[in-house]
Amino acid sequence: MKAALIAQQFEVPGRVVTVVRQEEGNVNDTYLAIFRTTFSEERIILQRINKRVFARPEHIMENMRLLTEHVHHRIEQEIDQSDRFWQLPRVIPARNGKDYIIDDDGEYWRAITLIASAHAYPKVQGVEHAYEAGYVLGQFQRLISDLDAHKLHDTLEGFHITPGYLKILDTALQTEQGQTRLHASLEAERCNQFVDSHRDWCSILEDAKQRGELHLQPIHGDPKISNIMIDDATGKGTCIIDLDTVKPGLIHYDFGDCLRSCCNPAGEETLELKRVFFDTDLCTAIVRGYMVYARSFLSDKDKAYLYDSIRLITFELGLRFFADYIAGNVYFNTRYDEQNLNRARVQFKLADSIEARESKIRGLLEKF
Ligand code: GN1
Ligand code: MG
Repeated sequence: MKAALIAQQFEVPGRVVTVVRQEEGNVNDTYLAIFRTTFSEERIILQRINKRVFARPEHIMENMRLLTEHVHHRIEQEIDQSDRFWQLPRVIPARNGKDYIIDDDGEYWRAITLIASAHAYPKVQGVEHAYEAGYVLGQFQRLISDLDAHKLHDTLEGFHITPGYLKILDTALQTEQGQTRLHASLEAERCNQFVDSHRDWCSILEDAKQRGELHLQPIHGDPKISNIMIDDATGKGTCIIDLDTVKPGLIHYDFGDCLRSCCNPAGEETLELKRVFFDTDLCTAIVRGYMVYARSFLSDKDKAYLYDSIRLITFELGLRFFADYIAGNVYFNTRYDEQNLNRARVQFKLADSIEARESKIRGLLEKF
């Protein structure tokens, strides 16, 4: 069904005048829909949820409604003490009374409000931007820290459980196609060697969880730099978007993901591998911003695993991209066959750079 017809089925005043496909997103399809009345215009975000990845899209919407209402309530309670105007998109109900519609092909669509006069950037713009990213993540984690994690559905089983991604890779490697793709290039073989040298270590956060040192809490799940919005007028962070992966998890997944994406100035899609490295000045800026709020809720045990989370989530994303390349690109959206292999090489280069700077990173984390 055409996206404009879908858009019209949500509770937005006026008529749809245009729907434009947005390029961002490795999993869902995103559109900007513009509605007009005789006297005003409304812009909203329309998204088709990828059922290949999310088996129960209605659970995503339940999580999203619960979390956004909780956060909106807290932001409004604290508005007078706040240093800025915090925002978070609102779920726009469909005219059928639900938070989504199912089209003739069985695809799920949802609509959310657009955070206007603000932008997210695919790559970090400098230390001030990095500080803001950390500040936004710390504030978001604080705002959701009193939300009962058990009330959230597990919308993506195994998400950020690193050893599980090893199993996915191993299964893909056992097929004929997997073997062909592995041996088709030196690059793929090198990626595989990098994975092999990290196998025993990669359960580090899961083991700490099993031992009761780390606990499940509500998490964002995907706080990469391109999901953090910066207010056009003030240059300050205003909100975090992309709430599909909100679910119970370790806050370390979020911390690690924010740092892996913000501290690589070349960005995750670069083809210039030599430009990929972990920038410790950017890291200092993010951690400084993050700790403004996080200092109050991080335990000593939480702090003990911060370095590992940066290294692990970087390695894990490389592993996920690599496994998907070997499996024939079935999970992440791609524009060309080797895109997932290139993405994996970027993350493994970054992980290598993190390992080379371990003592420096641990040292700077200890200062906070
Ligand atoms: C995917 O779809 P998008 O771009 O929001 C992925 C994240 C990765 C990210 C890397 C559900 O996010 O886990 O970190 O790509 N989301 C899912 O860019 O797998
Ligand atoms: Mg996402």
